[in-house]
Amino acid sequence: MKKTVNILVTLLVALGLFSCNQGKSDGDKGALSSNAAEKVYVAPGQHDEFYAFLSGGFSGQLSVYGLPSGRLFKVIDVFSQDPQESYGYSEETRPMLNTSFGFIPWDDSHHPDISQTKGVLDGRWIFINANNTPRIARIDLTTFETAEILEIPNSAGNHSSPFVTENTEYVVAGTRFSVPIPQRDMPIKEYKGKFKGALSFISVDPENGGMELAFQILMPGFDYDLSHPGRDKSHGWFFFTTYNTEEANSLLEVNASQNDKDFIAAVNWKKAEEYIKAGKFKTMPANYAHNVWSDETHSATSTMLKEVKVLDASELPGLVYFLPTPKSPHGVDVDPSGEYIVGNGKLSANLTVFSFTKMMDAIKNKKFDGEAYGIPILKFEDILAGTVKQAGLGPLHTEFDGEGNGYTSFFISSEIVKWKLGTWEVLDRKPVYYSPGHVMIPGGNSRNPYGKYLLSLNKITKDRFLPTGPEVTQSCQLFDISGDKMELLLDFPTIGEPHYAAGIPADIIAKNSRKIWKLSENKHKYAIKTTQEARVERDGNEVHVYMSMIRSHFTPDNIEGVKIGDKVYFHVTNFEQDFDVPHGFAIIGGHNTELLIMPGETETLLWEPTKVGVWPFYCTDFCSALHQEMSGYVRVSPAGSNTELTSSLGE
Ligand code: RUQ
Ligand code: CUA
Repeated sequence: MKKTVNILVTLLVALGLFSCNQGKSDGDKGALSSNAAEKVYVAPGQHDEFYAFLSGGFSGQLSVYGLPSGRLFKVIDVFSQDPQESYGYSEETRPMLNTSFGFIPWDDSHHPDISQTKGVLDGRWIFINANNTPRIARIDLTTFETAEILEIPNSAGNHSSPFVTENTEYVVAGTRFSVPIPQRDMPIKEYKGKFKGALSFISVDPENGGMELAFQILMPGFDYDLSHPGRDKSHGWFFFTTYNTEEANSLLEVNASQNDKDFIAAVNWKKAEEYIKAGKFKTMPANYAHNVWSDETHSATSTMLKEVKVLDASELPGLVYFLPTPKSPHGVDVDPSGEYIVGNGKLSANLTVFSFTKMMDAIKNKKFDGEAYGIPILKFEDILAGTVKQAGLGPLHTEFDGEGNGYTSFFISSEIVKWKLGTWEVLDRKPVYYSPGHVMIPGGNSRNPYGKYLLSLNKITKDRFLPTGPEVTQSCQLFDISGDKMELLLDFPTIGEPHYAAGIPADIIAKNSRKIWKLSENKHKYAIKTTQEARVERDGNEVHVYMSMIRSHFTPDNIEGVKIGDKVYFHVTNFEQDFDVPHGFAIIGGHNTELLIMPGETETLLWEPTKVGVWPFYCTDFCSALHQEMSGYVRVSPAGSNTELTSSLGE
């Protein structure tokens, strides 16, 4: 069979019917010449081996794929409104998007990271950052829903976030843009020396995942780009890349590329904890939102918090050290042993690898090469472990396979390069299509990577898929990395721009996945448990409809006595107690969305009728053979009319 296919391809090429696109090497033969197709084929009814969570970038969400198939399972709503799930539209979910700037229905989400215990993925939660209006979200991996969002004060452009420490003690948020702290009206030209950067450490409750802004470290006014935690021997440290150590405030593409080396900031967070304990912090007034979802009330609450503990890095010895790193480093990655810290200088051809042991020696012997704003700078030569030479152009991010190899994305030369830890030799390189940002190996930033697959998250797609006008899909490429050489298996399109991803063996998560909500445990303020409780109530111009739904009717399904000027709240409870039987609710002229309500859950839709008449509502989810019958009417009378408020079913 394979032979026939090969002959066919040769024939087609000869006839000029099979066009080869620019620069393709192994990739184009892929599925035809090897067994790549078999390797990604997941037969109908079978499950994938890994979950992959891909950030949505400018979509603000997080999408869930299966690997190796590349099939999309779900888009988890995080920072953006979503009409499909009524997230950010329903009365219950709107508080999740509250901030100190008010209700913000969008953000730019970059880096998902899965919770860890003892340096190994535990699959309890996944965290993701909002880059624009600084926030961190925690998603519960039993429900695949956003459970909590914490705003980060004193921050602007929360990019180096929210990577987790080995026991999920902390997730971090480093400001990409330095700003006046506290914010004030001042000339932009006075940036240098006056703007500051905050690195935030958010503690995570080991029982319930609850996030709290434990402390912030006040840093010089550089740009803080990415970060990763130390692990194993370097546990207790966190590494942040910086650029614009020039502290330029305009034309950064030139002015922030003057210094030959910027820094990786090595932060000793155990030391920070000591300083906090010893009371060496300042309490700063702040104003930031903490939004928490409750699985009991099926509702979110938003609380504004008013202060934050701040440690000043230039005043507290031993808290932060600078590692000089060539050429505007972007990613910083730590190998599974915790010994090697890889700096990816985005304007460089080489990869700089530091040794944690050497770093600790240099600190112990106080071998410094000056300081910046009171923060000691270590000597480059003293802490260098090695250099991966001429590996490619524009290295951005590195992950590890747990077999002693690193895999780095090269943005400019559009390739993934495999190299050996310790000898620093390049072992393999494969082109990708095109311009990769992050790479992801499931667990590739933990003590225990699952080095079977690698995803290349590409920034540019061009000709890889059928064209869809000026805007084409973003894309991902899956490699098999289980052999000596990487093998391209699959291209698949993605939602939004996937900056980074997190992968995990499916069996860690799948078994804990929730199926329904127990109706008996529903503590929503407007929930009803029996159809006898279904009713309508008026409170001034507010009308509250206590409604239930079960295959295939609403109770009540006829409502009269609503008037123009009323605010009608439909509180709808799904009485089903079976897996995968949601119902929907939508009403004509609604200004927000439908509701999609899971078994045992209550959700609320606000409807403000603008026209007199009799208006239908219906179920939006095809739930049974009588789904089309699942509907009802609301009679709307003129303002001031005296039609009595009533509701009924079957009358
Ligand atoms: S980024 S392509 Cu993580 Cu937003 Cu590096
Ligand atoms: Cu319920 Cu369709």
